Amino acid sequence: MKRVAYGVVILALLALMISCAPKGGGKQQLAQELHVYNWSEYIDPEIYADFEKEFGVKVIEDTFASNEDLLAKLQAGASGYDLIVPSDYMVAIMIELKLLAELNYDNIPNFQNIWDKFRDPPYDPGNKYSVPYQWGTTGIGYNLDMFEEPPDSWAYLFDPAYASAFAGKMSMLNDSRETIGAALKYLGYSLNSTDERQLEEAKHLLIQQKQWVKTYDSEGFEDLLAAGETVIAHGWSGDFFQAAVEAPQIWYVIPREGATIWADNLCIPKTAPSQYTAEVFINYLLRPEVGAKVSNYTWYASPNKAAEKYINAEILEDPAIYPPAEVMDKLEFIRDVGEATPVYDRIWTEIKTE
Ligand code: SPD
Repeated sequence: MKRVAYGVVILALLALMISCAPKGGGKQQLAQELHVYNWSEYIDPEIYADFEKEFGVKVIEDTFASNEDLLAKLQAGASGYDLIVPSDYMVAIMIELKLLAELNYDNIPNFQNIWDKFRDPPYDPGNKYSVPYQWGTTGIGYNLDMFEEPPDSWAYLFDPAYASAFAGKMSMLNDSRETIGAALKYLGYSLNSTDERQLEEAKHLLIQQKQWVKTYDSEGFEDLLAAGETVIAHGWSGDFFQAAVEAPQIWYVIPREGATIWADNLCIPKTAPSQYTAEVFINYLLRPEVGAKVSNYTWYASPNKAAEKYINAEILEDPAIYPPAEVMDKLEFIRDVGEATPVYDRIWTEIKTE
């Protein structure tokens, strides 16, 4: 009788242990490797090493240069990635295409560190599939030695009176939405325009500009500027500031006509081999000190409120990284343009092959 009672107690204890374990299992279920597909220069490599030290998981990173490249890779059947970093509008497209896994927030309690204003975004209501990682703007990087005044207008890249002076010394992003978007903004239109006439106008502007463009590049534009190969470049804020650490002649300005604001996100592809390990890593990235370490390396703004007290003051106080309200009002998120996407693709091909 006594034996039966012991058995019942042991079974009850086991049941209790199972019900208290984190959903998805404990540390023993972590994979040995985590495969991350990220933008280049977008995380301090020490973070991967620290995560491996603490959790015993080796992080292996591949990089992509545009949202469209990332989408094409997933659509071509790449199934080995556990974590990807699409921007806002691409999250919406990937949700629509059913490419993303729903996140299990039992494994991501540090989501509570995210600012309210970055939660529940229109591209992913309820953050079912995405956790915001970093945000920034797209504008103009330049060599301070070559300009008396900051080139604070898209005219410096598109108006022949200015742009022709930088022939062979200018670069544009190799990114259809960003680059067509910059031309649309210069023309006074929304960077999400679906009006075919406005898009044609933007196309002609970009074709005219091509004679002065040294290269369309999204991964080394800041290095070209630092090396003196270019004097002005279309690109992402943080990449210029990262380069400026070694090359202080580089600076960055948000054009006064307005520009792109964007938020990149941590997402798990539906085909991820190790969803639980990816969630543990996302939770790690959301720790205050780790969130700050990301921004202190990338020079991009953080959606992590708890991280703020560890972010370097020169980042937090720079209005080109955390723009004031009057600048924010002129910034626009890229949105999924739905049926107009093939029009953007066609125009981009025409520009590149002209
Ligand atoms: N080097 C990392 C750059 C990340 C830029 N992502 C933003 C894309 C917005 N369209």
